[in-house]
Amino acid sequence: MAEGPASKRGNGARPDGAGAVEFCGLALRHPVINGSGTFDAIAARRAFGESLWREFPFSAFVSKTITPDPRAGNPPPRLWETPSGLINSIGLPNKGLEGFLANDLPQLSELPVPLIVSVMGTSHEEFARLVEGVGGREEVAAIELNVSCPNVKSGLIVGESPEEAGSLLTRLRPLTDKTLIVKLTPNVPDPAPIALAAEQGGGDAVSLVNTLRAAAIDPDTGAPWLGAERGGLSGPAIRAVAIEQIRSVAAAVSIPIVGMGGVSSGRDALDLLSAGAKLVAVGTETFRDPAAGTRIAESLIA
Ligand code: RRO
Repeated sequence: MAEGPASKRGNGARPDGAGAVEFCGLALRHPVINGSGTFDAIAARRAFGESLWREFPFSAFVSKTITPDPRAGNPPPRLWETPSGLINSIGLPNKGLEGFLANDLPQLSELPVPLIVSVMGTSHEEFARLVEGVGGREEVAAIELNVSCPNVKSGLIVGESPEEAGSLLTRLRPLTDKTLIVKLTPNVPDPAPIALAAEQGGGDAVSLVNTLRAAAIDPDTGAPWLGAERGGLSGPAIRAVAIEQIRSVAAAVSIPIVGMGGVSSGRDALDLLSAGAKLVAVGTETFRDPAAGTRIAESLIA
């Protein structure tokens, strides 16, 4: 597997169509997409100009998770580097559903690849509002349900409970014909029962893993470093966890899997595909190399 720098004008597509993949009815030019919240396409277009569109590094784009109402996010500091990893506690800053539809969607609809909108609510009603709001828009190819959040009524993290995940999907499925991708948390002993409940509730795909719960200590004070005290660990440090959890989920469900967790090379991506993923998402690595998606796709197809 050749792993050189991404070709100068490439977007990972091969003229002969090699590497193209079908995912829940979407024709994608290769199997590499971004992890939600790790690549700001609107800011990147401002920085890189129209060449970003020609050389877009992902075969589909997943937006940063939105909530029904605007959120400011967590107090700083929001990041901490670990050996081979990164802890974030960004805290979902976003413009809310209406702000997203009015400001971001018109720009994201110009993307050269299908748009997947990531949403998170704290109740069935909030999720329903989000799914109806974005599900009614033809610019949106699919919806990712980020379930790493508590249901305010039960107090349980939706993605940590098969019952919560199943009942949420049962509530949301009738609201839209769009593909529903359930983003699973790794903060459980085994995500397979949750993935199965999501499938049985009508989910079309699952994506995993979100970040692993983590914390860091300020060396000067001994107190928690992050403003929100805890965050989520990503990067190569969690790749082995992702591989194990993808294998477990792949043995339990028949819907396709988007695998992610510390992918920074074609070799890493191949490991997640071998574990059972149909697509691979790249996140933390794009902070270091914004063209990582193209590099990894080209190396996979070589
Ligand atoms: O915004 C965040 O802090 C965040 C989210 Br919504 C998520 O799903 N995963 C993560 O690591 N950070």
